[in-house]
Amino acid sequence: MSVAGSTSWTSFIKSIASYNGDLSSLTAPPFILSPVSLTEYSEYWSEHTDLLLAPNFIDSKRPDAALQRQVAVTKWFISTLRSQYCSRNETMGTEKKPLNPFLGEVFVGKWPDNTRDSRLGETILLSEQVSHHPPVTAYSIINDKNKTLLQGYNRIKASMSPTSLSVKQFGHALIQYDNLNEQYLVTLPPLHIEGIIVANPFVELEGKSYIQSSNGYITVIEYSGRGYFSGKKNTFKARIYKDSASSKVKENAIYTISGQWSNTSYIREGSSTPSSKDKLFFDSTKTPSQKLQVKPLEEQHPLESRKAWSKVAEAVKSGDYDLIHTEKSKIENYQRELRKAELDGGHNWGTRWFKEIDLDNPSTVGSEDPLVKLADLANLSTKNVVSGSTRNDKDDKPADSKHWRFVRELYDKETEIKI
Ligand code: CLR
Repeated sequence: MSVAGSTSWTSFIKSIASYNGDLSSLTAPPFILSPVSLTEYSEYWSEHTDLLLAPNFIDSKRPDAALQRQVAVTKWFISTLRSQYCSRNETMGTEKKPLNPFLGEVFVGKWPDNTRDSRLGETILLSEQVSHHPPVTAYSIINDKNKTLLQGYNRIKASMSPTSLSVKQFGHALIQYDNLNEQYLVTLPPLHIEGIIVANPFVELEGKSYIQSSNGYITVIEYSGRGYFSGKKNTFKARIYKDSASSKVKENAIYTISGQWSNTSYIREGSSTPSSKDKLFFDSTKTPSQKLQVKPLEEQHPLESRKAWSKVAEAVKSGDYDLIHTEKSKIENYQRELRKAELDGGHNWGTRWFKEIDLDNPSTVGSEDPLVKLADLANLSTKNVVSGSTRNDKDDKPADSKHWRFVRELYDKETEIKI
């Protein structure tokens, strides 16, 4: 790296030391900027659409059908991790700083009807920036043919330790399999960014996350990196239990899955750790992700992410720092004007397909929200706290109980934004 390059890297490290969760406050050198906005990251939830839909195709007459669906949902979840947390390294060489979405920015597309498996049908993605302070992205992944809906939202809180950036996620994902009358709650793991000092950042997951089914079954996933239980990067161990009470004792596990989520993992019955001699669970190196199909720029609405950011993205790709700054400022100034006009006119920006519900105020919730039942089963907090916080644990701080939810009718009425 050149002397100039290393100087800007040093000032970047200083700027992350005072990081307050607002991406725009980080003045990163151009080589660490990504031309992609965070609204696009919602796509990572469904780059293995067949696995997301798989529970629909498990023979429901099997005596262990519900358990096998829990295994299938666990496999789908593990399959999302490589896209979620390694794809920037794989396509751009390192983890990058994404573009900070503006309020009302949307990213949409589809996974078309699959010719290899006609049962799947079309799946669509709606992703929307529903809040700017703090930044919150909400998404909905819809497959009408199989009456399957995956929705969720995400917000991060970051803090700098001496050598890495630690990130806690707020929000959760909910899956509804309406044909099965079954729901799942998926929590989001904490993570940290390593390799910052040497200008080679990458994500490592840590702690735990959960998948709670309305049937009672729960998967508890533990993450570790290089130097922990296997010494390999991107390691996890997942245990499937009959219910949350039985998950207190690891010997109660019905299945144990172990391996690297960016590579291979294995499964065996019971609570002991499987090895490569056991049954293969998932091989992410042999299961390429399916990219979302997005309309060409000419057909996109001005609020669509790639259209709105196209000039910034070009400047990022050409590494032209002044141009990045000029083009970004145009977007930011326009957004400031909009906010001011809204304030003057006494109204707020209206979200497009999502609304905020408040579990402390049932009139905002409508029919019962699935989070209440599923969090109850898992003994997880229903508050707006770090994802996966159990009730009354250190992260279950006094907080509101507001969450973002998809409203299907709002999308059915949509006329401006085409998939
Ligand atoms: C967003 C929601 C996705 C999962 C996900 C993956 C990577 C995370 C990202 C989330 C949030 C922003 C993030 C990113 C990795 C790096 C980036 C934490 C949680 C930070 C802000 C970039 C800092 C700059 C580094 C390159 C040093 O479902």
